[in-house]
Amino acid sequence: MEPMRLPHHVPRLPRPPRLRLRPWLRPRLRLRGRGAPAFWPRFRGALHDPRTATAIGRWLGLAVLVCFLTGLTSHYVQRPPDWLADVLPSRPSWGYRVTQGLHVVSGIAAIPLLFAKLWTVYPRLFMWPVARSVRHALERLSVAVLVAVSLFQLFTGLVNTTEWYPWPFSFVPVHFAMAWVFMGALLLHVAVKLPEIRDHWGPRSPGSLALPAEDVPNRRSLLIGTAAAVGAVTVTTVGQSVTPLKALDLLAPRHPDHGPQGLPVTRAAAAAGTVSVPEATWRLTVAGPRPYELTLAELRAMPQVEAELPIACVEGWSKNAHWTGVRIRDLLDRAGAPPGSRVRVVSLERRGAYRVMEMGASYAEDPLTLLALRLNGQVLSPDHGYPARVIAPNRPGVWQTKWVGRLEVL
Ligand SMILES: Nc1nc2c(c(=O)[nH]1)N[C@H]1C(S)=C(S)[C@@H](COP(=O)(O)O)O[C@H]1N2
Ligand SMILES: [Mo]
Repeated sequence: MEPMRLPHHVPRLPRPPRLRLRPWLRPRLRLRGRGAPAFWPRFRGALHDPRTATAIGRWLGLAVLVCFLTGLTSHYVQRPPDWLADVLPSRPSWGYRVTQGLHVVSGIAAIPLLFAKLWTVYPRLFMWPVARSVRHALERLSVAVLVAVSLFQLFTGLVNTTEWYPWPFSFVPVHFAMAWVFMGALLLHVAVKLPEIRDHWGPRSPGSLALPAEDVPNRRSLLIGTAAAVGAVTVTTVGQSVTPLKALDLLAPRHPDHGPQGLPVTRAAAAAGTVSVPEATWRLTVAGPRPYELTLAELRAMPQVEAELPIACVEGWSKNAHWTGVRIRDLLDRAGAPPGSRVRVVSLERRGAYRVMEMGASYAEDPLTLLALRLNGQVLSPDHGYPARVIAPNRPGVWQTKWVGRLEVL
């Protein structure tokens, strides 16, 4: 603008202070510094700004935090260290159902959120110069790790819910280890970006002033679209564990009603080689200070207890069922187990990661922990563990051992 010519007699007004914006508050990010080659991409589109990244990052952060904490819970409930094994609570009976349901729900919700976030920030991949300093290079490297691990965790987790394992490593230890790498990279990322996050967090934070007005409705549309995508994937999968919504369960690998005796099956009797267990020769062997054996008829003659307990599969489906059977506690007492004993349960299945299970004292002593013989009013079907299977409150599905042949007091 042309400087205004002021008449001599008018005193010069003091200049208003210039608003100095921090670099990330400038409305359009300059990612392409001087000296970039002509072929280097340039971005003029809106919504690749820190404010949009912060808005989506908030939701993504919440989803991955829930996913991380429920994942840790699941891991330590499945493989507790020795000091934890006897004190893990066996109540509430639906506890694991809720935490594992949340793990899968938050993981699935994080997928559209992660893609929206990556779309918002991808122009930064083409920043020029590629690195301004060693510090900047390390910062970019940490983002590369974060993006790679996020994609890895969400992909392996999603594929695991379908029981498809297209990789040469074992899922559980790798998914668990990568969760820590992810958390480390995420904390570093949040620490580095903290000033930007602060400037763009609230509706009246400084970042909102720097926003070109025409971007506001665009951003709103992007956020609504992302929310709709999250809602759609959630509503079409959550019915696998939230049974009132089961009618909407269109994309989940399991439907709560599909399976023998009204309950899904993860590992079928055919896969375990236990399709026909002969009643005449089957025995329950109980090893302990006073070992003994029981026939199925003897087991059926013992006091029967009924319980309403869920199977909560780690793969994400869960459902309540009505179980009838003998208290594990009664079976252990009869073997002369001292109070506070753990129990090892061995399945008739010849091979399989879940053939042998150990249960801490809190579960073994819970009056709802049963060696179940009946499910929903019928003798257990082969797929549900005929002739006898474990059902315990607040336990992951993988440890609800089917086709039980032997109990050992530890
Ligand atoms: N012996 C044995 N028991 C097992 C399994 C197994 O592979 N082997 N799978 C478990 C898993 S992963 C789940 S989710 C539950 C499912 O029980 P259901 O098939 O009766 O619904 O059984 C568990 N019991
Ligand atoms: Mo499972």
